[in-house]
Amino acid sequence: MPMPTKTHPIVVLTGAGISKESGLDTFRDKDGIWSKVNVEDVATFTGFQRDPDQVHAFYNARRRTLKESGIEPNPAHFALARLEREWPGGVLLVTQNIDDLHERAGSTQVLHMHGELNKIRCLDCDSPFVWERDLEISTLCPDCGRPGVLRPHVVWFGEVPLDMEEIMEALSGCGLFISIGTSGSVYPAAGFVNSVRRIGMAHTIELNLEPSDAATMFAETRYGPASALVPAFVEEILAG
Ligand code: BV8
Repeated sequence: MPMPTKTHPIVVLTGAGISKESGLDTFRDKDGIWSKVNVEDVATFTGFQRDPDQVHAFYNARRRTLKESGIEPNPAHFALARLEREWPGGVLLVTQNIDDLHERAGSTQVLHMHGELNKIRCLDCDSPFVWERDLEISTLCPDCGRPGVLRPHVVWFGEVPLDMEEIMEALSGCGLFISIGTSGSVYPAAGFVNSVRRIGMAHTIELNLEPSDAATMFAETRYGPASALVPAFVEEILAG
């Protein structure tokens, strides 16, 4: 598919790789998060029921790290914020990341399909709350006031991702699908390139450190660090 004209909407999918150069671990790289903790224990609802303290400790540590000085958006995040400001056709940023670096870089059209680290929700009243400090079992729900009912507002394995209708809608109407810093190993995100190709309108490009599990599905691929690849690609398409 040819490169879109500037009137075509763009959908960008990002994963942990875009935040690696900001100092946040990825999941599956050799020193990744899943090499340190068991995914079943901390990223499934059964793991949470079995040992909520362990899950709270896992997300409390990530929440503290995200707030640490030195963890800042990198040039890849800023380039995507610029693309949103300058691309007339509109840009929707769908991220698998639960960090807030896209928003801190200035992106406003962001969907966190796997939730957000700085939000929690109550198992009873189900409403999410902004929350930037530690969470414990004893923490009372700001709404219903009960203890033991709060959980991180993140999507665990076996749970339905957020905003799927809006995402599929956007994928079906975009002229360019850009995938950045993701291993393409977790669905439904890993299947988005297929959905776009099936509709057949859009150009598809993967920008990653190395080929992802879905690399062969993309019309175009470029490999290297996101902080270099993404600003160069954004400059190129804005220059038309
Ligand atoms: C669902 C939130 C139904 C929590 C996460 C069998 C076959 C197919 C599917 C399944 C299956 N069995 C089960 C499933 C479903 C399952 C799944 O896909 N499992 C996999 C393991 C097979 N999926 C689910 O359960 C999902 N729910 O399917 O519900 C449904 C479906 C459709 C519609 C309605 C209902 C829910 C999955 C969500 C789980 N939660 N995270 C948290 O953060 O703690 S997943 C987590 O891993 C991330 O959010 C992300 O989504 C996923 C993949 O991680 P990446 O971001 O890609 O990171 P990774 O480390 O893997 O890769 C980093 C990449 O960056 C690498 O390629 C690396 O080369 C690159 N990189 C590194 N440095 C740089 C770089 N690139 C550029 N520059 C750099 N500097």
